[in-house]
Amino acid sequence: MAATAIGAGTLPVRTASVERITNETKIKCTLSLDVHPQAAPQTISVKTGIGFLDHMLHALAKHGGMSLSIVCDGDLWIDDHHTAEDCALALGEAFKAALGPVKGIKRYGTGHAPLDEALSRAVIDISSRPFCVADLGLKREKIGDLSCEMIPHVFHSFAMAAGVTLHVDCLRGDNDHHRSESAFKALALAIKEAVSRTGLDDVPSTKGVL
Ligand SMILES: [Mn+2]
Repeated sequence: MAATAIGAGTLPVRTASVERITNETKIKCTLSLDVHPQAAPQTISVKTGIGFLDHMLHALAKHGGMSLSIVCDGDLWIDDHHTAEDCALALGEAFKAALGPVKGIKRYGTGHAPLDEALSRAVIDISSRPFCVADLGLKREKIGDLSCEMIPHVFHSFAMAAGVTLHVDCLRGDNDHHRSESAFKALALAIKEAVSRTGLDDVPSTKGVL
């Protein structure tokens, strides 16, 4: 955790940086779970090389109340698969590292987000039980340069790396851009709730450990 203090100076900003380098992608990701207008202003910079993925991750950070910097140099001459998957894995690793031990947070979060005619619901449990069900009902082959099949895969990869249980459903909507964006915004709201501090120092589990 960084030394930056929030508000009255009692709580550290939960932040982490990860570098993830393979033969397919080179990624640097810095994520902060806390923002504050003076002590830790929200900053977001997403450059994955895939415009629509940038748009989705930007929305996730913005509405999740997080600061995010992610730069990816990926093998886009092959396709979008490695870049989209690995950015989600890096984001999940950064999320887990920034959060640290699961103590003193709500743990569960639910978000509903509309975007015009589209409406999505996301439910997260910061459980250390990685699992993901994402039912987005996308019909197009691609949105911009992001394959629609990669969008649930992004949620899945994030959940595996972050160690969270995640259910994301698009409940209705006609426009695939709207359906996808509402899903990311719903996840943002769910994350914001789940990582929020309770003011206690306990582990939110009957098992006493997460
Ligand atoms: Mn949009």
